[in-house]
Amino acid sequence: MQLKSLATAVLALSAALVGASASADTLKFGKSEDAVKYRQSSLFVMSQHFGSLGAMANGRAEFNADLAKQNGAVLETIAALPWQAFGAGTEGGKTKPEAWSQKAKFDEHANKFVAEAGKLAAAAKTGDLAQLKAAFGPAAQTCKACHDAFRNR
Ligand code: ASC
Repeated sequence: MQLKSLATAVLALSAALVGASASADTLKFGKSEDAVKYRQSSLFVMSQHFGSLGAMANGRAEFNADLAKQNGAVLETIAALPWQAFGAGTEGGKTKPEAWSQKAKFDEHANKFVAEAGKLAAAAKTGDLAQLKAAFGPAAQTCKACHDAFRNR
């Protein structure tokens, strides 16, 4: 009985971790341009949901707990997606070559962002503006750090 609930808990935890991993790898891209389009599109959609949370966190928009919760959930889901579209042979777009030549560092940035996006989504779920505010800055910092290192201006 206890062992069974432990096993269930472990399974649920692994599922949660897989869901939050930056290596969600559900696609093979036929063409390099498709990978570029995919990562730009998913990053764009993500930025819109992230921006909505930022507007509430920074007081540019009225806080709406329901909206924050929904945007957090979408953000967390999409946060796992772009990274699979930076595979070998897909160099280009706005990304510096260092994303491929320093792949371990790139992956570390992506993983940090995914972790912070998860924390931001969790904060949004609480319905507490103070928690949203506290989680937003560190998440935005992980966007910026990766852009500074790996995105062309
Ligand atoms: C956004 C967005 C980014 C990040 C970055 C955070 O909303 O589109 O690229 O936040 O500005 O520093």
